[in-house]
Amino acid sequence: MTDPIKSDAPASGDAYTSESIQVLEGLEAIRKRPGMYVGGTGLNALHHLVYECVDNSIDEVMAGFASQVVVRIGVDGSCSVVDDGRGMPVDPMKHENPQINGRPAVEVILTALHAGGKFGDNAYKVSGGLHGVGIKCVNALSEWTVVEVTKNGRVYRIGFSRGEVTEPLHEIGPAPDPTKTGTRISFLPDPEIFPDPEFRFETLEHRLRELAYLNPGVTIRFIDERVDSEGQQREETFHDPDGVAAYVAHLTSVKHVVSPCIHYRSLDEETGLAAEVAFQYTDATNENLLPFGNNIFNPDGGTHLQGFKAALTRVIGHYARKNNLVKDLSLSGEDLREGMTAVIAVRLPNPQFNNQTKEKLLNPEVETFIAAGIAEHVGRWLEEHPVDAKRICQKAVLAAEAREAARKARELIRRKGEMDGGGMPHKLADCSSNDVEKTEMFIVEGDSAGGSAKGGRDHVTQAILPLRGKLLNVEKARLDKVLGFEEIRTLVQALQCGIGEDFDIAKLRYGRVIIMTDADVDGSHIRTLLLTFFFRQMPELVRQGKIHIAQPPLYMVSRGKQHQYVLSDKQMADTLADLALKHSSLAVRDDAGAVVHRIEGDELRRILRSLHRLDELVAVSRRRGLVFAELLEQRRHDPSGAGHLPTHHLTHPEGDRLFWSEADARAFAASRELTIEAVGEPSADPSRRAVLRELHENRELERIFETLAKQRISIDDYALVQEESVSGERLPTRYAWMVRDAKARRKAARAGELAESTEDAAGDATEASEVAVAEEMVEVANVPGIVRILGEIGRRGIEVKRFKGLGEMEAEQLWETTMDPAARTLLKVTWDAASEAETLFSTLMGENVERRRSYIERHALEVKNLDV
Ligand code: 0RA
Repeated sequence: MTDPIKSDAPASGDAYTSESIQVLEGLEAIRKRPGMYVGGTGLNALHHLVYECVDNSIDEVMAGFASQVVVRIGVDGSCSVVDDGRGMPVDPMKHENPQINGRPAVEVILTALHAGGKFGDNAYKVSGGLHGVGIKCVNALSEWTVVEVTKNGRVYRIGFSRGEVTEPLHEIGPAPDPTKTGTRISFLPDPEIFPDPEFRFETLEHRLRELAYLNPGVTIRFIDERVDSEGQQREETFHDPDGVAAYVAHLTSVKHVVSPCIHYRSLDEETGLAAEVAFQYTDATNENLLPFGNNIFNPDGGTHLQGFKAALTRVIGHYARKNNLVKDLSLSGEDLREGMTAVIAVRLPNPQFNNQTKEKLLNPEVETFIAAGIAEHVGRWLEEHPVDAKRICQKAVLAAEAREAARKARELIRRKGEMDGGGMPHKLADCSSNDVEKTEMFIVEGDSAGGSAKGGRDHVTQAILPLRGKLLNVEKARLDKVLGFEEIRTLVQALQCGIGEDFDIAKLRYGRVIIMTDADVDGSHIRTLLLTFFFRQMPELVRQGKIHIAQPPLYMVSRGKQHQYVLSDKQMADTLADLALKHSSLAVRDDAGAVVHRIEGDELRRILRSLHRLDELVAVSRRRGLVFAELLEQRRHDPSGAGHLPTHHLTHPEGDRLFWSEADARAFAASRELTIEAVGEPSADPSRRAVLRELHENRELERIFETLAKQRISIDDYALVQEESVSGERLPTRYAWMVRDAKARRKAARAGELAESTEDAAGDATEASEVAVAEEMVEVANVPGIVRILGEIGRRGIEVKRFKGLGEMEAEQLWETTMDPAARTLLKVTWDAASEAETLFSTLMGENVERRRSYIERHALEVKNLDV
């Protein structure tokens, strides 16, 4: 490890040579070409922003200055990463470049693209997760970024928007604990850059867990403050001193293990190489090897993986021969790794990767280092554990025998293909083009959907393979068994690329393989079976991005002769909201009925989103026994959020109520002429109190109220018109939903009526040009009312059809929506979280029924998206 003091003083200036500082480009470059810097604007890139911040904190941990990292997803979709390191440097920079000189170091780190020299003082640092530009990318691609540094007994803060300083560095006060230091980086990904800026819990969870295993000294807390449909927030803490051995245990926990975990750590002081390797055998038939170089997963392996495999084959093979555990057949490396789960993590100075995405590690010194470690540690382990060693060798022998059986089964397919002539299965409707780059094969569920697909396709480039019903679950099966199934043989034959040892991606007949199943439970099951098959038996197709998932629409929305297809329920809600927003505004009126404020456009969209979410939260709490009025009452009684929960519970003919004091309960009882004996003593129903406490601790509700407050909408006003209002009085609402209806406008124009002019519209040029604006006003009393009315406005004049399956669509419709390359959306199946996919498939397809059931229950809603 390098001396932390040396680079600890960026202000000294001698760390920077003129070469290390290139032109100071604005962060505009990153915004213009996010693809070059973060690899796009998709979910991958979005999550990379978080990893970038976490990597910085982990570097601080690795350097020995920090141990805790907290990652938090805010209800507003922001992310914050906090560590207890030294705190980013805040002193003014002394620098020959006048654009840098005098600026606080933290500002330079977050804004100067190619300047700043090396702040990191960790020899293993991989020059930032994002191609060396690191945290600046986060800043450039965020609507806002705030850095808070605690050091010298003070808290400093600097703010940015889209890479520009908006709040120069300043001290915000003394540190609550003057002995503490640390850094907090918070940011909100810019929706102008990321079309879908929503973090996925599972994606982040996977990487953070992985990082904690790879860095056993760190504790990572992950908090997601957004609530799911059950009103729950999620939180996880990752810390395991057993490092990668614990990682292997985690990965094999969903399988049957057939050996202990073999684990070693080694360090070469001279070269600075360090390795931690763990592996264990399970009764699965595949291998799951995860190589990492400096915390980065290398899906294409590299020298560490090569060293591991070669040495393992040698050392176990040698042991087997020496102890007469193999007879006449030879054990291949693959046989020896059947069912193996392994994590191979190396740290090295100056890592070399084959490309920007770091998919493969190239440093040659790593291969010999790992091989030597395996030879020494595994060699000794085998000698010390003869019973386990024997079992491992016997398992390899079985694998070799199965390999031989599979070879014969493949041979059979090949001969059958030759007999068929051309070698293509009868069921396949092939395309006429032979240009692999341009062709695609759709795997379609069932013969009726197959019919529509054949009718709608482009005959030149699109082939259709209808599969009948369920596919074999290949999770547990060896290749010889897999090939015993007709549907799978047909599939293998159609792809032309062979399977197992014969697999050759160069022979693949099509440029893309597209799974097209119904958007229902059966469809998703078949899709999962197919994906399991590809992951297990043709992983290279997945790795090379050949496998895709078609997205047939769920709905068709028609307005007159115009049709629009909608892919999901969420998109449906958005579509309806869009339609509604086009025609409406929210008007706030005073007691006399005059419009005093009008909310439209994006602002209205924000309000609506808040109201919608509020409505959902209300629905969730209602399911758990709480009425909206109680929620509002809670706010009224506990405005500062001190946690005063209700003390009394009253059951009366109109329903149950909670009260925050006995006096309130008595007053209510009196107003209803109820006898006081009905007041429940001593406290409220504990389950309702629990819901209240949860909602209270969930700051989302608070944020919703804040958003509404910005537009002078207070929820109390909605409460006053609640049917269940405590006072029983109904006060007039001061809000009205105003609908600008196109039809009403036309009618008004014909009738020569004058528009009902409003204060706002009068000053607005575009409004003024629309002379004959007739507004239909719909009074709305409460939140559900607004959400409902909006749905109605959105639905006006439109017809919604829900598709139950592909077979229900006409050939032309299927083409237009799902198959036409110009119009469709395809999801590419990626190898991103290979190890997670591994666990997932084992869970979903494996033998442990209990685990599978609990997984599906927990993830009932997410399961349909797990493969993308
Ligand atoms: C360089 C020097 C110093 C701290 C850091 C980097 C640092 C950076 C990050 C980014 C996230 N968390 C971090 N923690 C520390 C030390 C500067 C000093 O002691 O003045």
